[in-house]
Amino acid sequence: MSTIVTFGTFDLFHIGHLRVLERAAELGTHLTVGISTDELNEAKKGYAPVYSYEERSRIVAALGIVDEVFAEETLEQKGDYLIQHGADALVMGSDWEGRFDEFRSICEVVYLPRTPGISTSALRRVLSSDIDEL
Ligand code: C2G
Repeated sequence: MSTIVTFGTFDLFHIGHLRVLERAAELGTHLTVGISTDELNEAKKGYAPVYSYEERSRIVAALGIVDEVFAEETLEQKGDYLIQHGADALVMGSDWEGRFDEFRSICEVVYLPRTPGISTSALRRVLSSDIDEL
């Protein structure tokens, strides 16, 4: 078995989230997803997610391609999370390119191209205004 671990907030779950998880799943036989807690999201972005941790983690866990989810409570423990979950590879979207290279001592680190034209921030803007396009 080869275990892929990825991290994210996955708020307002969208096609970019699905595509990165689908591609991550194809790289191994077991996909584990660390999902930012509401507190971590507020601390790193300065605002609360639209969907709670409970909702975000249930949505991600319900995807047929995801085997396991866990709460990412702090950014500082990424290395520990990778070890605890037996990661053979850490996979992240290209907006994180180079940012997790330090974990190459623990596992393989792979950055996948981000899906263009969609983001949680753009969705938040659309939902909070009367514009009808991203
Ligand atoms: N993503 C993507 N294409 C998009 C939007 C997002 O490929 N159009 C990917 C991101 O690169 C990331 C994953 O989807 O790999 C989750 O994205 P976010 O929910 O925005 O995650 P983020 O808040 O960046 O949290 O410790 C790392 C953080 O937990 C990552």
